[in-house]
Amino acid sequence: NLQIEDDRTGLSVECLKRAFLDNLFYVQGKFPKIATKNDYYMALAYTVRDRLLQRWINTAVIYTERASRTVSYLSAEFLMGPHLGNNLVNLGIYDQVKQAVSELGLDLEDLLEQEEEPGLGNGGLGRLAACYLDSMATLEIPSLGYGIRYEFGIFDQDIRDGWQVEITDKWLHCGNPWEIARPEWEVYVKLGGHTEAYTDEHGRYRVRWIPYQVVKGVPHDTPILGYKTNTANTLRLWTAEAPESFDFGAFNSGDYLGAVQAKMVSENLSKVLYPNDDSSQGKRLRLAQQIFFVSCSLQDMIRIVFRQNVPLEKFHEKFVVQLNDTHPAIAVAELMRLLIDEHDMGWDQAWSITQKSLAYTNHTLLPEALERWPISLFRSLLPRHLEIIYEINYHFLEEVKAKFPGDSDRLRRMSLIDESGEKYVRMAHLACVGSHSINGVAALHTKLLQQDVLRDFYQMYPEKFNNKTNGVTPRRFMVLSNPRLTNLISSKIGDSWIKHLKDLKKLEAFVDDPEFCHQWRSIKSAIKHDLVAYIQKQNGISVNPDSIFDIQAKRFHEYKRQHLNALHIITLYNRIKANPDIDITPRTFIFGGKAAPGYYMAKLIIKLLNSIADVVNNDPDVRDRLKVVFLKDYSVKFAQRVYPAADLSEQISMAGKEASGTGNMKFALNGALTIGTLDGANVEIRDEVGAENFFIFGLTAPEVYALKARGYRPLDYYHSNRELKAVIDRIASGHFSHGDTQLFKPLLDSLLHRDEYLLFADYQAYIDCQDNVSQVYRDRDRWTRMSILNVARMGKFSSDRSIRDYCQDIWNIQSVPIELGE
Ligand code: 26Y
Repeated sequence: NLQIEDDRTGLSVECLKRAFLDNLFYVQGKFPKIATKNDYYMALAYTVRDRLLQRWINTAVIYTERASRTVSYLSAEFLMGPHLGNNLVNLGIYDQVKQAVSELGLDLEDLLEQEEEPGLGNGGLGRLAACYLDSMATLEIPSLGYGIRYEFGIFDQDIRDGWQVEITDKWLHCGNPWEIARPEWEVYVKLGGHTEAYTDEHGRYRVRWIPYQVVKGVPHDTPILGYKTNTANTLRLWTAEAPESFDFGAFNSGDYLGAVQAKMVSENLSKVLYPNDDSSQGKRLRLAQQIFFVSCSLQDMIRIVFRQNVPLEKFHEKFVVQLNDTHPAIAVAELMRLLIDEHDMGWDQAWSITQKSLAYTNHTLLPEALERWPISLFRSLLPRHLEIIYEINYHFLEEVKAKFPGDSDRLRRMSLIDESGEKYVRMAHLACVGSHSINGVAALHTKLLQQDVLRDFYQMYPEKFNNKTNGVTPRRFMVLSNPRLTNLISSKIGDSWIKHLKDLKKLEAFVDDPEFCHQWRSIKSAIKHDLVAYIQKQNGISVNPDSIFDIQAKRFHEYKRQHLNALHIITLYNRIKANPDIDITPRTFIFGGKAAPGYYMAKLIIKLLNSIADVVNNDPDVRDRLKVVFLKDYSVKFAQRVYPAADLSEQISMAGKEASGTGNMKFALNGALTIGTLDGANVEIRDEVGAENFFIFGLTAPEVYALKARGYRPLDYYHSNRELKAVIDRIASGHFSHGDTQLFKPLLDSLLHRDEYLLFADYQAYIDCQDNVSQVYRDRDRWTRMSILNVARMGKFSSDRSIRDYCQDIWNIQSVPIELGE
């Protein structure tokens, strides 16, 4: 039996090989001759999982014994990306495993490619949650991520005739080796129906909720291993099922099909991730998803509180619950309901516990993304929660009146209920009132929340507001995705930077070392060659590896202004057409990103980029000096390939709209220079790396407001700027649409007559800045120096730093180191 034990925990190459073959045989039921690539991937995944389990169980034992204070990170999205590579890095066995599989005639890179990533998020917010789980485990902070185990994650994107086409993402179709279902911890969630008042045996006024429907939540746990620690925390995702007793009843009454129907309706709750991250339309199913995962998670926390013999009155000492945007904000009412209705607590004590437990992170400045639910919908799905929200609102508005007497306008603005037309519940207001902390995700964003979006709440509760600038994990976004640069850096300054990113500062000592600069440049070049091969294979486009790799990879949104980038491409194209011998620094424009399926303008911008690509890439006058590449189906897996290959990172949102951005950090960490506006975290990145190492352009947030207040007239720019006019006219002429002058008309009309995101106002500044980029790139030594200094000064943007700040300022929590038993 010693042998078996060793095969499941040992880290030597020999042991890993034995374990791998063992899992291939006993778990996949295959032998090498007939094994598929996927069988090999699964065998390796189980081999790695075995090594995680020891740490996972140890961690659970210690947290349970000590009843450790724990962070609950509630998020409707976790964009984890592939697990295998990350676990190899964090276990510190990447090289051993690479050797072990190669001795069996396999290539590790090939097996890593096999993994179907769990795309359980749209973009920034979901990926931030994943980076935070990595950092919490690395910093040995007891934590649980709670979310939904969507059967279909974010759709796969195909491009047909230049248009985005959505395909369902079947990430579970080969099974998921990283999760363990825990049916023994199932919980029940009520929906719909009505409430009844009654008097309990102590003569107290109580409310009973008679639901229309009950849904069962089953937790599926995934271990989250820290980097070179023994801590393995848990990501707990809920699937919705029909409770057996429920269909049983219907079955007995003879309504078998009705029972199956109810089962299907229940299972719908965790069926699909909503693919929009821009506008919140009051969809019943989405609200049902929110209450579903929030209620499951809070009930699970209460179960843990009881199991660890913590009195419920000390819920807030055991757990701090971070709300990732307003998607879980119903937690305010649900925790109140659980404490009062289900656990007999009085209002005041329940309210005090709720406020002390909850903390709210805001991620948006777009008014249309703020969640509001029509009262009628809310009442029909959550009748009891609506009553509780009315009562919270009553107490809250009394408080406002006391602080700002006679200010009825303020009461109307701040109410949890929007009564300006059709009535709505305002989820951000609910989150602000029910939490002890409200944070933005970059300094500028937090400032704008205080001055604008949440201004009334800032005046009411200034002490609740704080900033937590986002960060990214250097484990996935450097060590795993960029091993060449990682090795070069570690060969010079050691590898302490992987856990203490500020140590990258030591690289500054080498900026004048020609040998080091040469190595730096050849690594970037080698990575670019790899991407060239990938693009050749994927898109059939041949790309010049010496050109500037100018990359914009992110969700498609008008505020992110991918179309401003397009205007620049056409400007260069026009210059070439006007003067074919013009001396232009060669560029490859690379785009990646998905558009929400219902966001027409974003999809039209994707079509425009693909149309420009068709013309520019095939125009003999261009002579390969410009290439445009749209890489389809952008994902975490794909992002890891893209960041390391970039020379130039496009972060060109209209100032005041991008809350933070995190792609900006991933690019810069991998040695790309940024062209960007003073928006989100760009401001702080520039402060860190130095203005001389950053290409800044465009209006600032205050200038944007001022211009809009003055009355912005895009047509004036069109008429007075010759190059801009030529660009717009080129599109309008049908040059990129086979003579079709109507195709892009909606986009052009929107620019010429509204231009909500001020592309025309920023156009000239952007072009001038890009011209400067082209100049600087020609001085290769200068560019390399700037690239090194960017990396050396990115220390602040580790998600470890963000998490340390959350721990200190909001969570009041310390690390709990885990010893590995025998
Ligand atoms: C309500 C629903 C439509 C909705 C669903 C998803 C609304 C918003 C979202 C996602 C928002 C999001 O990803 N926001 C991004 O969060 C990042 C992490 O903080 C920021 O870096 C980024 O600027 C912000 O756009």
